[in-house]
Amino acid sequence: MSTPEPRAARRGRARPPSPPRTADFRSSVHDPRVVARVGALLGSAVVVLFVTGMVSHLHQHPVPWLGFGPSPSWGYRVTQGVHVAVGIACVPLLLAKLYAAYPRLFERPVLRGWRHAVERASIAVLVAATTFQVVTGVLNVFQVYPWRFSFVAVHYATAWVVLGSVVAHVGVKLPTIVVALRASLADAWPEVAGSARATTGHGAPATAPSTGVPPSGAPAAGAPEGEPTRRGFLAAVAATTLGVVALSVGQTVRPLAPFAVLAPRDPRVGPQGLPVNKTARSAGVEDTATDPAWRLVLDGPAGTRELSRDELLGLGLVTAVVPIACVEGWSATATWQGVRVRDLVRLVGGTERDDVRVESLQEGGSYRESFLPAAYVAADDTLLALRLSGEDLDLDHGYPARVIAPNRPGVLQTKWVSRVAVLPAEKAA
Ligand code: HEM
Ligand SMILES: Nc1nc2c(c(=O)[nH]1)N[C@H]1C(S)=C(S)[C@@H](COP(=O)(O)O)O[C@H]1N2
Ligand SMILES: [Mo]
Repeated sequence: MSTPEPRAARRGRARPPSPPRTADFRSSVHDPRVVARVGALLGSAVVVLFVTGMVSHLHQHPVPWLGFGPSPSWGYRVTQGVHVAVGIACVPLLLAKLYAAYPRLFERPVLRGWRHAVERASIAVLVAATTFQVVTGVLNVFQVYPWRFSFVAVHYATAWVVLGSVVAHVGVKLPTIVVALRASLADAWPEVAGSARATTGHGAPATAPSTGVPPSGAPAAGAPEGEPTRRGFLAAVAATTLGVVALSVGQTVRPLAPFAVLAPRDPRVGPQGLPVNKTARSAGVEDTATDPAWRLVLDGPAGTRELSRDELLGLGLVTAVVPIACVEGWSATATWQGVRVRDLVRLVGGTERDDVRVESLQEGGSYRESFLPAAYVAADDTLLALRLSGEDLDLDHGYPARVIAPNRPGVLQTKWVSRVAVLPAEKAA
């Protein structure tokens, strides 16, 4: 940067400075090839996020024709681990994409007709929705909730907006994307080749349609002196992206746990070697969960039964090695011992073809009860767990009893269970 001339400064005070022109942005990074390459990564990330997010949604809102079953036990651990890792990777990718493309904001004329107006409006939606989704998603993972709305409901709705606006954006820009991805990073962009002055991108030759980004005025060989090259910028973006992922996936990939400095949870830390999201104290169940008068209430077609913890232990314990896979991206495998839910259901006249509802001693909160579809009830590893890692369950892990089932979001692994109810079978047509 050169020192500003005093006269220019004085003039600047007299008259508000005029906004920049696209051609004022001379960095070689503001280039369609950079935008397209970062965009391809970000677009792929959005598709992966949409698919894995829908998996999470369907786990929590099962539809009869598209449900998940208990197998493989690590399924949700993988899909949600990928969702959160790719979500975190979006932070550097989104910043890089916005940085590379933002000079286009200053394009003149501001509007060139209704088509152009619609295109710009769609980009406003794309940028707003994606930025909102990434910022709130990451804050949620880091357990910061500076908002009053339901994160899950808003995140779900915005997911459709993000996907729709990405599809529209890629559709509109496809000709440019194809050319930009094929073009070598080292050369000058075809539009500026042979022209000393940067153009705003219209009237481009057929091989290089309007780009969405002003071509830089950079010389053919790369960046102006002291400026990052396109290659250098892309390498830095890739390294940052891999870096933030490597420093956070340890929350679910055990060998990387020592490096998980960016993760809010260390999957090795917690009572009985397992993290706790909601403590007994914060759930308000310390007294009811430790009360010797606690009984598990079983409701079924044959009536109601109440069982003490000793009676449950007397039913004979089964061992299952099943992960807790929190929706927020941490997960950890543990060894649980308890009674099979299908055996409990049979005690009150149900079968493994019945759906079940599980209720907690916790009086409020979204996770005080969960729905256990029949496919899970039938599974060998779906337990009302009484013990963890060879000890009685810690109070914070759900003492006196909690549900543990394979391939399920953590939010559905209800702790401090008070009641297991067999749901009336759906009437056959
Ligand atoms: C940018 C594109 C994204 C899309 C399309 C997307 C999509 C979704 C969808 C559809 C769900 C399921 C919501 C439901 O159960 O109703 C979900 C859940 C979730 N997403 Fe995303 N997501 C995106 C970005 C992110 C980011 C950047 C993060 C943060 C790293 C994130 C973190 C989460 C979390 C923690 C959940 C679980 C919420 C819960 O069940 O409590 N998402 N996502
Ligand atoms: N009753 C009740 N059960 C609950 C919750 C809760 O808030 N209330 N939190 C759930 C969430 S979000 C997770 S990830 C798991 C965590 O289990 P853990 O604390 O034993 O690791 O418990 C689930 N069970
Ligand atoms: Mo969770």
